[in-house]
Amino acid sequence: MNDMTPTREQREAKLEGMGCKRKRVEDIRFTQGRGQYVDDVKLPGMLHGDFVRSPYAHARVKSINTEKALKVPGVLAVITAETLKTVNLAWMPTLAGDVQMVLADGKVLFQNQEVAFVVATDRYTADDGINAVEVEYEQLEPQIDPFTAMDPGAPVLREDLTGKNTGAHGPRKHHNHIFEWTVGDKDLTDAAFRKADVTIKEMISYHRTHPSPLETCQSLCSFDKIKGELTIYGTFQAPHVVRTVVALIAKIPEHKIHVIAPDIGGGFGNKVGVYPGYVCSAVASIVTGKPVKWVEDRIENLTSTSFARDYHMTTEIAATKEGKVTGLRVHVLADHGAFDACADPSKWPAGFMNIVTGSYDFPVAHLAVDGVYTNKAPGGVAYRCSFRVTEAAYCIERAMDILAQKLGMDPAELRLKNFIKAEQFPYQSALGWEYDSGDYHTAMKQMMEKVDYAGLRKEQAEKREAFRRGETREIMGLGVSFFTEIVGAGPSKNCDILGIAMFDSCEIRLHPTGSGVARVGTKSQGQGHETTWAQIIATEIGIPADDITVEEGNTDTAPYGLGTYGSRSTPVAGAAIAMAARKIKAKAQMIAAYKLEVHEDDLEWDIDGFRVKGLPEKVLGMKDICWIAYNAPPPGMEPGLEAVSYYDPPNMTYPFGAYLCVMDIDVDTGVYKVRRFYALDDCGTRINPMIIEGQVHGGLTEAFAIAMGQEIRYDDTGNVMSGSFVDFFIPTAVETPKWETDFTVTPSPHHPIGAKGVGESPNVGGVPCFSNAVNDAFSFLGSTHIQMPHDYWRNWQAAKALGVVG
Ligand code: PCD
Repeated sequence: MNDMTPTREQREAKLEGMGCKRKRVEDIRFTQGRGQYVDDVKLPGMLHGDFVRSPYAHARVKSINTEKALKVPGVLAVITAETLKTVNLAWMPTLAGDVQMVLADGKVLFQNQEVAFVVATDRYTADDGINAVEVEYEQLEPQIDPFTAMDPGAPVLREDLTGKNTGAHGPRKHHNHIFEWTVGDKDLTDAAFRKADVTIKEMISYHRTHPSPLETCQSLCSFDKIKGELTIYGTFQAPHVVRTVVALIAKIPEHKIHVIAPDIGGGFGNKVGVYPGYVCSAVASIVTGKPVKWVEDRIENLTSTSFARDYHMTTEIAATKEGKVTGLRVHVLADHGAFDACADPSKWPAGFMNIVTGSYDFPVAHLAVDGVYTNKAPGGVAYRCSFRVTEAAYCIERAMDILAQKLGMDPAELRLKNFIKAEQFPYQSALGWEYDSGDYHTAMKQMMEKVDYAGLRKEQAEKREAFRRGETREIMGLGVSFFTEIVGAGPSKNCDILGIAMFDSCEIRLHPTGSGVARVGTKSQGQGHETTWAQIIATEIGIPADDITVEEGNTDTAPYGLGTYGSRSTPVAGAAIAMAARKIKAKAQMIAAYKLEVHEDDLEWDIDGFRVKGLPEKVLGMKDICWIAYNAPPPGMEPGLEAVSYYDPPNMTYPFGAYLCVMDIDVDTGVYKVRRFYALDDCGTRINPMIIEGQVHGGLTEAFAIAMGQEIRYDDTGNVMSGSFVDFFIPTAVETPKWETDFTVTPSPHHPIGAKGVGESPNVGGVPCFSNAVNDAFSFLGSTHIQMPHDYWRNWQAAKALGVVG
């Protein structure tokens, strides 16, 4: 050892492993406009397809005349349901066990539904072709309101289901009913309500919205007739699932299908589902023998590919007069639109809505969900949420505030009184989940201290007095929310997609000179996997993160995995990465023992290599081990240094957090100002604190959008009222509040590195926090619940309804 010998700290820093705020390696290309997105892929002879769409929400399609369109110079084909029937693809299965029209077959069921697919030499010509297709419609009565969808006289939407009294999830009560899903003990819950000192009941709606990633959904399909192979470039959050589903449906052998998800410009759940555009571009390529590209525009994205939410939750809590909760009863009316195309694991028709007991120790609970058809776009994706957990968190967090108001208790105090205690973990919830770990009291108290909660409440009380005296027209709201997420789908025993078990995978291959490549079954859409996955490997096996290339998204090279959504990548693939690294480390240890001429047990791991216990100078670094593994392995050992792990987690992970929002609202204009927003997140072991902060900022911005204005609205005839960014709220830097972030660390006991997901948490905790702030502001004027989104107009209307403005 001499002055040149790096210290332990220097060696550790060089790895840029877990805990390091490593700069995002993918940003080198993204910030220079060098990303490679689907629309950047250009194949020789490529054609472009686009859709004729329905102007009506509900109509019979009497005829489609393609003659004129086919005469437009440059138009090569017009595909209709009749064309698709020849390959048995006029309808396709949905992830929720329903079927969905790929192109209108006899009827249209929502505005902008795909009616015909025009294929042309370029996109403009395709558009001309669309205008030349003649469709004759006969308008039918639309069913827009979910609350009347099951009325006796409601129009029949799905004629294909006539006479079917059962669906994928049990009996159907009405021709527009999809399923009823119940969880929990009804009798015990009803009994708790009969005994309760205090109860509350409120209809809490979570309006329809849309993930609207900057890059819309797109695909480029190329069928090679000679080889019989289909190559699909697409905006896919789960490329392997696409390959398997295509193999099953199109009957092309799976090894002859190549699915490539290149860079993705945001997913947020929008790129989980299968859309008519994907199917049509594949069929069009088979028909024309040329590559065919389909790229959605913004209006098409907002109005036809997968909406989110649209849950109407009648919520009741039973409690003692001291404020101890004794029972929870929730009924959800779920508007699924024209087809049940919800993207949930197969067994969960309402996703993980049964996490609705939240962070509280409810002894009993009961949940019932009724799904109904309406003349709206299909979907129901987890827009930055793990399969309906955001609806669940909104439901319980609003309800706890309403209960606090009724009891005359402080909302933070009510939560502290009912939290699951640290010593109760692993905790079995009344609706069937086993929460892995948590320390809610510590997180909540840290939040209250950091923001000076008591001081803020005092200020609010003074402001309310001033308002009453007529000295100000501003009201102040404090939004408290405490959420428990459920992420990491998932143990294959509870979670599958169309029978495909939900594990994930990683393959690591180290090269002789000590660098390597890791291929993972997930698919980043901006989350930074190329950065963080290498950090896990760096810490596990002592190879600097910079020396590991991370690859995802190509089904020819990546091991089979279920993709990225529901914040599952860290809980599932993150574990697979650590396990694959540990297999490599075990082989490396055998090599080191042989080289250092000691027994394996006499070695210990030291940052970037092995050393002989008690002999600090007898070391063998991981880089040297890589060389030896290939060129001079111990006798009898196979050369090479690589490993693969398929990880089926034993449980999900349960991140949590304590958020606070301070908001001022001018009652005369409804204009609000978010004065402060504090977010404490606990996602267990933190891989990259800077990326986590970025994830929280992004998720809070989306939560802000949803709570304060973002909505997909329909008029009575089924016209979409928010089909572009003029009417659909996307906050820019101007509207976005400043975020304060904080954390506690409660590792997951079952995850190899103790990490939980975090990407969705800020959306799950953020929406109720904003909504609670608005509701808290108005509560002293006698209001109990105001529905989202809380835009200026609605705030003003609320003030008007409460009689404080004329
Ligand atoms: N992390 C760390 N640590 C921890 C955790 C985590 O570091 N502990 C990090 C990781 O690594 C990554 C991130 O962070 O990178 C995230 O993660 P997670 O949580 O695991 O998640 P993922 O799976 O990866 O992802 C997913 C998510 C989601 S789901 C969503 S919506 C969103 C988020 O993610 N999306 C997006 N975020 C984001 N970002 C961006 N940029 N973009 C996008 O798109 Mo869904 O269901 O789909 O709805």
